Amino acid sequence: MTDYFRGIAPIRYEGPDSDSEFAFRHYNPDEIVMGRRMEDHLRFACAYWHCMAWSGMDPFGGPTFERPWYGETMEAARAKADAAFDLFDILGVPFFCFHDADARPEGATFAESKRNLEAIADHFLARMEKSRTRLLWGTANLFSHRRFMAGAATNPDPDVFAWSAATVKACLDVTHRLGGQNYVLWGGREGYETLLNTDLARERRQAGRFLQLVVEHKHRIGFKGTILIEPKPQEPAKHQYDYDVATVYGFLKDFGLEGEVKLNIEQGHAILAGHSFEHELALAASLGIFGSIDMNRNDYQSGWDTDQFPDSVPEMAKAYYEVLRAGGFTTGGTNFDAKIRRQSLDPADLVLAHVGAMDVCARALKAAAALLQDGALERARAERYAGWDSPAAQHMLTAESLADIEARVIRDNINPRPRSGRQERLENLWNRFV
Ligand code: XLS
Ligand code: NI
Ligand code: NI
Repeated sequence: MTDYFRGIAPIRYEGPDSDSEFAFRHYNPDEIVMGRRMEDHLRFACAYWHCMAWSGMDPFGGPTFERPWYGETMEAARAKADAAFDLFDILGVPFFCFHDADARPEGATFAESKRNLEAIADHFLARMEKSRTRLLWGTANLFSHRRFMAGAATNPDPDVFAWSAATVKACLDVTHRLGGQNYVLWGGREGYETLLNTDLARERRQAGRFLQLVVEHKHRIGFKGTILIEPKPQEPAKHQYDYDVATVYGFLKDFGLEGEVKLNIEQGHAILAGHSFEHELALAASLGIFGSIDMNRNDYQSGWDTDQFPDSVPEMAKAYYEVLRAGGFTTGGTNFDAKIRRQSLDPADLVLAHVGAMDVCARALKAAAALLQDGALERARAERYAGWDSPAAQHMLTAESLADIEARVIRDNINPRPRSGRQERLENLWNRFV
């Protein structure tokens, strides 16, 4: 163990009556929920960038955190990895996620950056031998460095496309070597600031070809994990191409990738896109592209992607209800793409942020499972559509023309009678469980 988290013992489940701050009250990894261990339902992951690499900067001020592993050297990168695994061990999280740039110092050349990444991957592997934490997903940071300011795959400069493609290859190779269960692409700079200098159609084709290349490479190296796109409507780009679930689905269809790529859906991004999180989850599930989630909330007043740890059981319960309805995670999981506030200086703050969030998600999962098992909501939903079970209704969807339908409406004197949607009654039902 490094010194940073010294004195903080591994967090254990103590139940709702515990008076310890350093205990789980609801997250009980071995508890069975709907036939599956809670840990296997939730599949929690720590985000390396927010936990270990973020310095507390904001647009008005520099770093507030003083962490012994800051610095662009390999020695610092190894110290960072050691502290990260200490945190993972304290939390008992089954997974972590990382970008290349969080984990390794940037080299003077592409080749040097790649060597640095591979050396850090060796270090991760050594730590993973002694830890239970595995890799949920790896990803490439194609947005922080100034070379990406006009996009990665969608850049007007083909050299940036090449650099980005080479970077993703290196990261996917490393993710594969580390046994990663998914590989994520989030296109923060894949968008534009103004149409005055942007050829939108061309950029979209570049992005499509780029993703095809990634999928081809996945199969070439035998990576069995899932390729995931993470939609977001804007920030940092003014308008991002991967706007939301529906937009990405259309994009995947266009490039023949809808059977190959799934989605990593982030709570805060859904809200930014003007949707609810559960809408995005339900839509992805219905389209067969639900993969994984980033569980972090925005500040609802500022409206930006403030990446805060989840603190609301009712909100998260709506999300896990959709996850459970979709059959639960397969390769995906719950990544806390969340950072502590810049005044949260203590090592304990980082640990307890996760403890609280894990408990919130566990409570939400249990509430969602109880409601799903109770069945009343699903019965009400089924009943609402029951008219469609009749042979005549089914026939209309498969065999009738508009003229046939018109004839039937006249012949049978069809005259629909409106029925209550019962929203408030269902809200009351919902609130009995959360
Ligand atoms: C930023 C994204 C980012 C991705 C990984 O808004 O959420 O953190 O999850 O690149
Ligand atoms: Ni994210
Ligand atoms: Ni985000």
